[in-house]
Amino acid sequence: RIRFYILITALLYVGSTFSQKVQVHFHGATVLSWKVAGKDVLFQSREAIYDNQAPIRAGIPIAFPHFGQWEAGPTHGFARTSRWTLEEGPQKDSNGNATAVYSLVDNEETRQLWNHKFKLTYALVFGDTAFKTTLKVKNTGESTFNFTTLLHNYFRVDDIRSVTVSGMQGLEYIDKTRDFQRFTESRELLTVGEFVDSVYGNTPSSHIIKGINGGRTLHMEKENFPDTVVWNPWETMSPNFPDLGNEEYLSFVCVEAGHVVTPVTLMPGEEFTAVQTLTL
Ligand code: TA6
Repeated sequence: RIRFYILITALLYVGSTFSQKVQVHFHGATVLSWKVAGKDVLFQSREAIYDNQAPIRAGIPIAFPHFGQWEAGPTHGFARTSRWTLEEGPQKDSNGNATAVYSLVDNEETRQLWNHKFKLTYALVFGDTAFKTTLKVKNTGESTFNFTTLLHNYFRVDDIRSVTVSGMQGLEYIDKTRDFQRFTESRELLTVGEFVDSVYGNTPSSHIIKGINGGRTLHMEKENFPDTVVWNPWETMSPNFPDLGNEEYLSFVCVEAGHVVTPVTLMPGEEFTAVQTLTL
């Protein structure tokens, strides 16, 4: 199968002092890379697969219409393994930001798995050191449907063992490493020193992630993504992922903004909008 790999690379000089490089793959509208001051904020596995079939183990895969194991179809749904359309851009807006809009509408394949009509719109805005993503889900059919959705962010870190994530203290979470049991988080700052797979419900609108590539701190702001998932396979689970290189678990943390604990219900014609803003 011919490896068909179209890369939209917008090399942008935004302002006088910052240049950043963005790469988005049409497969899943997967943002592969977001470089600020020459260093990537996102993680791309050395062993990621680019065959336009498998999900790409990099950047920001989009989970829709189902986060997690799905009896009707692929884990995390079909959005990240569908070919999206570039509707607008890449171009610069009036503020000098780089923008692009991708979309995905239902097709025979998706309706085989999930018999609903929808349009996903994914708008990207890249500023000097900020990256805003707006995900819209519109019910374009005649039947009400439920879905869960999530931005499965892979952040590149200097060393997972020195990463901290704020904002979870006092929250209940589902620990998928302990038979999906529910616990209450006691720590003010999360650290990762083992296999972690935690689904925190009703998280605050912002998290601070320290230890990002180049000794940097990332601020995550969320609107209408009420939940946050934190995942790292650690050494123990990494062998389960052939598209992860040796010891690469040390170089990323997944802090994922989602609406996953309770599904979203959309009546015909209704639209869901959620926003994630990442700022260094
Ligand atoms: O978001 C965490 C998670 O649901 C983990 O359970 C793990 O499965 C991870 O996603 C990666 O899933 P993937 O299907 O991309 O290999």
